[in-house]
Amino acid sequence: MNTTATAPAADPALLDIDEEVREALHEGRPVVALESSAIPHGLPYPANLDLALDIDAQVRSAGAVPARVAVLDGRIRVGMTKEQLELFASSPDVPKVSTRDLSLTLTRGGLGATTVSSSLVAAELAGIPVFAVAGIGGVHRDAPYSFDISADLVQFTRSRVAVVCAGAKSMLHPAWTLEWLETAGIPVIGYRCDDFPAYLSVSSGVRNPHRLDDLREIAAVVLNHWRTGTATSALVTHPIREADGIPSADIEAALEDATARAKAAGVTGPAITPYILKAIAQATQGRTADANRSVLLSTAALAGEFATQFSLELAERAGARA
Ligand code: PSU
Ligand code: MN
Repeated sequence: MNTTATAPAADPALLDIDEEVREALHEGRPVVALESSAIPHGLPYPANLDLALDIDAQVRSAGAVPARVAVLDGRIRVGMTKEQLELFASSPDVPKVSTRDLSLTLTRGGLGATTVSSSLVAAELAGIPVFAVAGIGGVHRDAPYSFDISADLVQFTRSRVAVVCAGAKSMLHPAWTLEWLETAGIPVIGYRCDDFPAYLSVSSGVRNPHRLDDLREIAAVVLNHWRTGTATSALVTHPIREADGIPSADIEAALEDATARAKAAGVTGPAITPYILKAIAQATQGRTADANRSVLLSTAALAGEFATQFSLELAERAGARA
């Protein structure tokens, strides 16, 4: 008997995968994984529930199955039922769970709102290659002093999942975020857009390193990325609809104020992102709420289309090998 203590391997038995999601994966049908941290930390109940259901509906209307990730009763849930979503959306004080927090929540039990980083951990364990979020985390503007770089970026270096997004949140530093991604070897492909988007704004002012206008071709690029043995994420960026976007100058004004107030109130660490997002929403009097809804829905729909193209590309390659 081997008496050497070894760390256990990744264990999909940690997951409770929804029946519909499981079937779709088994049959090679498109699935889109989603995060859950925006549910308790975004809108109040029941608006947050309605928005989550609308996002799911967008994924479905594009022909894919939504698989929202969250921690329920100390288990990683992949694909939430309406009842589970309702309970989750109406529960007070659900903690934000990023990759570093996940094992503690699994051990100690309870609910957890998974960020992009911890949702990617679950997506990969479940075998879901496509994930959608409107705004990824990134390098914060005070990073040279605070070292605040989202765990989302580091998780991209570990999870073989394609991430469809509308760029990084406006409060972050887009050029440094792209520098970080380049250093880490993460492909960033603009779908029908030259500029790296900024979540509520069409452009962050910096360009995507690559642009492709065909989702099937992007699927081929992602698969070839993985075939090289590079086990990282790949980013597909697409901006908010032009008519719904907020000019970055307007966001900058609100951001400056929100950042000063966060500093005065002593808000740090993981609390910064929800605090500033909320402060910007208040300062722009609901305008960001509409933009937020628009970009969440359009990103989910695009991810559904992309997952469909990705499944077709996979099936064609499997056919060519057979
Ligand atoms: N949307 C919100 N609140 C959040 C987030 C999104 O309304 O907290 C999350 C996202 O899930 C993202 C995370 O992964 O913020 C990044 O946070 P941080 O900068 O602390 O890494
Ligand atoms: Mn942080």
